[in-house]
Amino acid sequence: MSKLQIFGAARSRTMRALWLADELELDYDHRLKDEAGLDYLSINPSGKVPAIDDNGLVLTESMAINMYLVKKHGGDLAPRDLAEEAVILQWTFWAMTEVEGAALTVLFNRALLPEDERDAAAADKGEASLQKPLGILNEALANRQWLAADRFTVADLNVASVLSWVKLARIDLGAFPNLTEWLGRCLGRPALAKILKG
Ligand SMILES: N[C@@H](CCC(=O)N[C@@H](CS)C(=O)NCC(=O)O)C(=O)O
Repeated sequence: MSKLQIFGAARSRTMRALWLADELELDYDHRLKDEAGLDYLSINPSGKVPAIDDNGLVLTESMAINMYLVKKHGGDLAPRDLAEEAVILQWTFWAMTEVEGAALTVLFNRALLPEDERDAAAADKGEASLQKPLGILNEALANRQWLAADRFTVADLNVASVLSWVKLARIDLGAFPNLTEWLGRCLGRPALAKILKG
């Protein structure tokens, strides 16, 4: 039985898999895709991260990786029944399809690209398009601490990992107080601090 391998830099979508692995207290090796001697394209032909190798099971797609790991290892972050699992998947798909693209557009065009390559109009358009989904998340958190259950689950981790782009992009969250408090609870978890420090 070989140890779980997680590929990709912590400051990328790999963050969400590393964060979960630490929440689950898994024993794993964290590897970078440009590591000497590693043929990463044989693991993920797209060259993208994250990927994992779990004793021969190679998986790509960050959210699929997280659903696999949490269901394999169980515990409080995992769904306890089909209904919880459905709600976890709902929020996970929602974050990827309704928020992630626009959040990255804003992040790249306000911070990550060299200044002369930034497109301010694209950033503003991205921010405007996020107002409705951010409002929906804010409303969903009006009377609850966590998204899918009465405890922190992989739904919160997955969605907060996407919302961390929104925060990094310095999108104004002033109109979304429930979201802001929930995001603070999620991003304040010691397991996340540990992987971002390492
Ligand atoms: N849908 C994929 C997206 C993976 C992805 O785009 N990863 C970025 C890092 S955050 C990457 O590897 N980019 C390098 C590239 O595009 O070559 C997932 O969620 O895992």
